[in-house]
Amino acid sequence: MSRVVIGTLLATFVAFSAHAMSTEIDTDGDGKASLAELQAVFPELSEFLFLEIDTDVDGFVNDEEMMIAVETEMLPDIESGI
Ligand SMILES: [Ca+2]
Ligand SMILES: [Ca+2]
Repeated sequence: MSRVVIGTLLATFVAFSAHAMSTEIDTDGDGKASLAELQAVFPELSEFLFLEIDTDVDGFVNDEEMMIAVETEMLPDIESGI
């Protein structure tokens, strides 16, 4: 996927969803989701999928990575039904 497409996707999502990382997921409040935090919400999430979502490979899923993961249906949008 090109940088332009990713930028467009991000702009769309920022407009849609101004909130920061869900406190449902980010239980320690550091603004990003670890594998353990994600697995607490999505028990079937594999480490392999986590690595797919963590595109900058810093070991955590940030807001942008989370939005992309939801958009690409790697993760369900847990907030849409609340
Ligand atoms: Ca966290
Ligand atoms: Ca990351």
